[in-house]
Amino acid sequence: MKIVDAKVIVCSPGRNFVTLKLTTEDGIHGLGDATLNGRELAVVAYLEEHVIPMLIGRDARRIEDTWQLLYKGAYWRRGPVTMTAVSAVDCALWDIQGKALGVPVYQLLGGRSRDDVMVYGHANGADIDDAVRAAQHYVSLGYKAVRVQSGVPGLKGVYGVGRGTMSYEPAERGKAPELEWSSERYLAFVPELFARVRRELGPDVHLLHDVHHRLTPIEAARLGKELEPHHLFWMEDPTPAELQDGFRLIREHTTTPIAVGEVFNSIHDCEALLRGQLIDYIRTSVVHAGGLSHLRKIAHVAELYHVKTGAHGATDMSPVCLAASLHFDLAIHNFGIQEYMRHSDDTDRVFPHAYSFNAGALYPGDKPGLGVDIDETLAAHHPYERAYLPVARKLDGTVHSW
Ligand code: GCO
Ligand code: MG
Repeated sequence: MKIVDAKVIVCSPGRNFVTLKLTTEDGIHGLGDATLNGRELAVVAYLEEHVIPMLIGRDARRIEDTWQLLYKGAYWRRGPVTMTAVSAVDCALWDIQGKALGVPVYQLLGGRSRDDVMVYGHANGADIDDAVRAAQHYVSLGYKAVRVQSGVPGLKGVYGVGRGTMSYEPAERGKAPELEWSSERYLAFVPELFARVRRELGPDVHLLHDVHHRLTPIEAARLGKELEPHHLFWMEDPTPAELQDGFRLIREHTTTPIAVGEVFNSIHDCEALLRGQLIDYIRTSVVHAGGLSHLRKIAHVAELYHVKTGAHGATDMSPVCLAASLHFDLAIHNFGIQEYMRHSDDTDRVFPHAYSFNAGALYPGDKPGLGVDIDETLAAHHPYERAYLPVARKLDGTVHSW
């Protein structure tokens, strides 16, 4: 089953997406998401200039061998651009394999371990009242888990504050927006936010919060400790994870569960976190951490240390990535939760898909392969537009993590 065609499709139905489409000699095609938010075209060039020429003529059934060839064969290992490209190829090959055998990908991954995939939605408010209302809205839609973010008094715009709709989209066309940051103001505010949200939503709803890499380990330890009475499902990205050892400090001070990993590219980024039992949820994604083949390895290592998965699922993961995540989530034993930020209607039209939402959970559908396609004619109506994620500055002007 030789690969005879490979192309990269770049489109922007509301936001930018990069998609790899591989076609075999039997006419089967497979898709892989290759979107790296704000740095999209670097992956396009990597695929077109360096990867695609190696794929033509290869046997599409040799998924692991192709992964190793692209990873070890490049000599220059890891990194977001390389790993996003490898992920796209890997994902497309699993899609092809499923279609060739006439089964949904979750069957190839070991079959269903559960009935469906619990997801969390994003409640974003300008202030506490707004955030509470947004969270209540998600609960009324059947969500069992809600991530809550709010504007912080005294700061002009912070990460996670929506723009009045259910689909929150931080990347901006043209120029990177600048936001303000103060750890002092944030730390003084968030415990109050969750005291209110827990009181209004009751004990059963899972509550999540994303710190978005903005605190030092000891600041995050203080936050985790102060949030303990409100029983969070997780506190995400409490501190930048380049320093894996920093998580030990957080762990020593709080029992609030910790999630991390959306910017990780391989098992080497989380190996010490897993082995040291410093985290509770690993958030690596299909698109940025080496595809289904590598994500499986991360999940299996995590399982040894009682760490569950909580895959990244923001809108910059395309429906192709979301579909792949759902097959993975349904199959692996140590699934925790799946992030779900609904895509815009334009995006859903460009990527028709078999997954569906019901009662706080998603189901990938039973179509052969991943169950997602791309309408190339429609995609061509939404050309790429350069866009940047925001940057944050402290009140004295110093650049800070957004
Ligand atoms: C999350 C995230 C994202 C990221 C985004 C960057 O959903 O948990 O932190 O919203 O900010 O994916 O491209
Ligand atoms: Mg996050």
